[in-house]
Amino acid sequence: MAACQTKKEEINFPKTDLASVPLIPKPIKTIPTGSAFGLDAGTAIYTSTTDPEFEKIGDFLSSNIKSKTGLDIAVNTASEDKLERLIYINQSDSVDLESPESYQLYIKKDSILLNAKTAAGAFRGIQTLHQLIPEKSNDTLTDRPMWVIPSGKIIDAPKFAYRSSMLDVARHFFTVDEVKKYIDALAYYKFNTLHLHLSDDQGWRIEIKSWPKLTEVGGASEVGGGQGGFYTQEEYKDIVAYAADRHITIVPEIDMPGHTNSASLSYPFLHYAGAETPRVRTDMKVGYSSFDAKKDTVYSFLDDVIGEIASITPGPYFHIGGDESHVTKKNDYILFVEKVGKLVQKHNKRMIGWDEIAQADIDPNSVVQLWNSAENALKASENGSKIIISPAKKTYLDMKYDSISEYGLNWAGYIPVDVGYKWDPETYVEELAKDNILGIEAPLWSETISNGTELEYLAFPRLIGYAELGWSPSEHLDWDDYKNRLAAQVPYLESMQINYYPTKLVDWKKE
Ligand code: TNX
Repeated sequence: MAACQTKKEEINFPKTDLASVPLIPKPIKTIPTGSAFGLDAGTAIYTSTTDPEFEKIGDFLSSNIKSKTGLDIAVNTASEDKLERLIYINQSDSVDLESPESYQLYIKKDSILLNAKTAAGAFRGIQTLHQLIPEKSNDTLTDRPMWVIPSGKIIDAPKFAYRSSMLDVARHFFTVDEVKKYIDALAYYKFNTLHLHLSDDQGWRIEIKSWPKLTEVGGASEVGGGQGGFYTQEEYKDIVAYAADRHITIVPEIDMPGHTNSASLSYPFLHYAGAETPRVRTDMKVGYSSFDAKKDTVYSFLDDVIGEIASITPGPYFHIGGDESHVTKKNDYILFVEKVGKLVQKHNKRMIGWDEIAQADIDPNSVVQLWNSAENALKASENGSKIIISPAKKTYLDMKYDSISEYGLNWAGYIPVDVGYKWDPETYVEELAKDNILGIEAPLWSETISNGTELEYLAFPRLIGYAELGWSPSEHLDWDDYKNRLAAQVPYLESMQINYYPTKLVDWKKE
């Protein structure tokens, strides 16, 4: 010990500034102390034993460190003589940790202490730590490479409990690996939810064992005429588990009563007389399909569908869609949403629906997702529902950046990277009380994209801005400060091989 003590004192760190590390999302409070923690082969990770989940967080951090630095850092097993510096991930019931995802980081010369109440909080905290590790080691401080982490204190907690993105795997199908790669990026930027739009007119993407034609017939198409695809229940469970390891909840959506052509094509009894006759649809039209709201058989079908999906979805939510049911008569629409709401409840899930569902008499425990109508959102919040803010004009990742964008639509306008960032979800609907906002979501509809590279082109870099809008206090946010931190995400994006749109609004920090 004496020998390594001497070694520690010898390290002559350059002056550091914790506050100038380009963290996204920006933490609530950062207090620099000017010194540093040297991450090197003499570092070990230890975790609290009060919650077995904490060891997993330690393992996750260790594997992040391995991929960023090549260092092999032991978790809860280092022998004392090897333990020169320590990262301790501590389960704490401190009253200062307000929400489940809050965390505190104390970075000193010979230790890093991460305090969190829950494993989810610890997971958010290790993302910050991951971002604090520099790309390059300093090889001159000791006889081995050392990654210099600025010392100081970070106190952090999310603004919203629900921070989400959505992937439309229906208009074009995306593979399990493509979805996992997206989940990795969501985790790095502290999102906690991924909403999967699993069905639409052009395709049905989740195996339902009691109704096999949904995928056999309904899964075999997509926009533009490709082969489509679907997730088996095993594959879906694999996605759910992968997300859960990253403390991300999967929200499954079966869009109905509209957007149901692929289901009605598979089982014609579902079809509503006022809707267009089902056929394979590979176009981008919306609002022409509907389930029949008056048939009991439709609800027994939906009982099976919701039941099967609910049973493999550990998260609390089931999204029923409910948007753009233009051919469904208003009375039928209302009847349908109310009945399906009861089915969702029966399967012990909390219903989410696009803002149109506010027209029905929905349970106040249901959540309404604002995409188009502030009026619907206000009505729902007056009835006690919480609101997810995802206005097309601000958060739709499928809107083009500008008139020369290669992919995307523009029905809600262009969303350049600064426009996507410079607004406040807490005041977007003036009359909506902050307490009634559950969170924010950035949906990525996939009519114009058909592979991971194209998906990433639309999502990045805008998704990173929504991470910050969902996490950081609005009063701290400023485009000029953010755009410099965004510019510094290049090494991460490159290391993950994420394709991003290199907007000229940002002075990208390329090597
Ligand atoms: C509107 S947003 C839709 C989707 C489309 C999207 C394209 C919403 C609830 N419905 O069906 O894919 O626009 O931007």
